[in-house]
Amino acid sequence: SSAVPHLVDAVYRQGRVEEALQMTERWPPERLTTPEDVDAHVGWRRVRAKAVARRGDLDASVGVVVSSRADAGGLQHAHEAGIETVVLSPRAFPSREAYDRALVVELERRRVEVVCLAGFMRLLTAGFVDAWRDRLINIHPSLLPKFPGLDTHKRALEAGETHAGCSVHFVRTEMDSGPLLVQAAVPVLPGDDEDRLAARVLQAEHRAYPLALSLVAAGRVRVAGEQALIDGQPGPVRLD
Ligand code: NHR
Repeated sequence: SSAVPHLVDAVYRQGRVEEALQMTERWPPERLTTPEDVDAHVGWRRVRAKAVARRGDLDASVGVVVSSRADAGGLQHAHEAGIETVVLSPRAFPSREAYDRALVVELERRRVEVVCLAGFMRLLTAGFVDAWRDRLINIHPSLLPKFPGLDTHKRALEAGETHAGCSVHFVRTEMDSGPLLVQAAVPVLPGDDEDRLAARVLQAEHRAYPLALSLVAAGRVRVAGEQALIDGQPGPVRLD
């Protein structure tokens, strides 16, 4: 299977971008079992990232994945994809400000332009949030401004909502606030419990986050009066 990325790369190099993307969609195998598989996976990811970027879906690459916990699953995924990882343990720093300063150093050292929070569970200081104003995005599993904070699905169910969903937004100091970029709604169905609803919302998250990042990376988003303007139109973009 490790020949596959080379084959895809050859096709890509001939300028057959769509064909290369279709090939990568049929690969890799579901489970990576050998070191060769992992290498191949990394190669495949690189080709795919290049092809997608060239087609114009997302003009960005991942510079670094940072976690506050060494056991975060995302670190393993990043490593397998050939992406640099950094673990910053809160215990190693005397204050939140010091922690966030170290975070800024790690990001700037790699010329990072946009920061995407995904399950990052530490509140960021005003210093950090202001330094990354309109370049720091987060996804929250509710249709904000409804149900900010924890237990969003539980509260949506208790409120008898007919729809749930997720919101991608620029981060402000106050939790789960900030200009909305993209919202994706899903129905609440009979018999839903927290887990079933969360699984459905997660599907929506996988559509909303890449779209929001691609809009920001393409320079299509401005903020005016704390509202996001996407191609000049008031946000958020709605996916349903
Ligand atoms: N930082 C700021 N300033 N503003 C936001 O809106 C932020 C933020 C940092 C992270 C993500 C958000 C989430 O994904 C996020 C939004 C953690 C907390 C929190 O209270 C709140 C929101 C989010 C993440 N963290 C506690 C803290 O003291 C610790 C909670 C815990 O460890 O379980 O940092 O949900």
